[in-house]
Amino acid sequence: GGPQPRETNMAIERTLSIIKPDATRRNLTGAINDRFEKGGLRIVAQKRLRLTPEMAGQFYEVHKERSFFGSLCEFMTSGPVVAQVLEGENAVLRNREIMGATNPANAAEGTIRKDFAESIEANSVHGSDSLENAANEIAFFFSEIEIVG
Ligand code: IDP
Repeated sequence: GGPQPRETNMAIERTLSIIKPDATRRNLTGAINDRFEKGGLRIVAQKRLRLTPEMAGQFYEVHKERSFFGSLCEFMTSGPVVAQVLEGENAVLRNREIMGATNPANAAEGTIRKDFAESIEANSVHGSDSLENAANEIAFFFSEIEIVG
């Protein structure tokens, strides 16, 4: 009986984040990383790269039937992105909270998308939406030795 040690209830997760081209273009990488770190997440891997059309299409394959798919892939290849692995307690959900709603018009005060996003498409950040997708998306960009917790 008695209270469990605190560690028992902590789920340390990793999630995949992408700082999108609208944000790198406006030199917001540091400002966005500050939100993650102040929000309790640790950046345990990070690389700046330019997505090829093939990579963008593969990454957003789940949306390929959506009307915005072509435009989204064009946007995601329009400039550099910063792919990163964020680690922390409930990192998948925590990152979604820090990011805010997909459409900045619906994003809560103090979120990245409320403060930085230009539009529903150019919304500054991507974050995995489940632990299972996080594992796949992390593997899309990083090998194990590139992730240093
Ligand atoms: P999420 O990034 O908040 O998880 P998703 O619905 O998975 O949102 O959409 C993926 C990305 O596709 C969004 O972040 C945004 O860049 C883009 N997107 C979503 N809905 C629209 C839309 O209605 N028009 C244009 N782009 C969209």
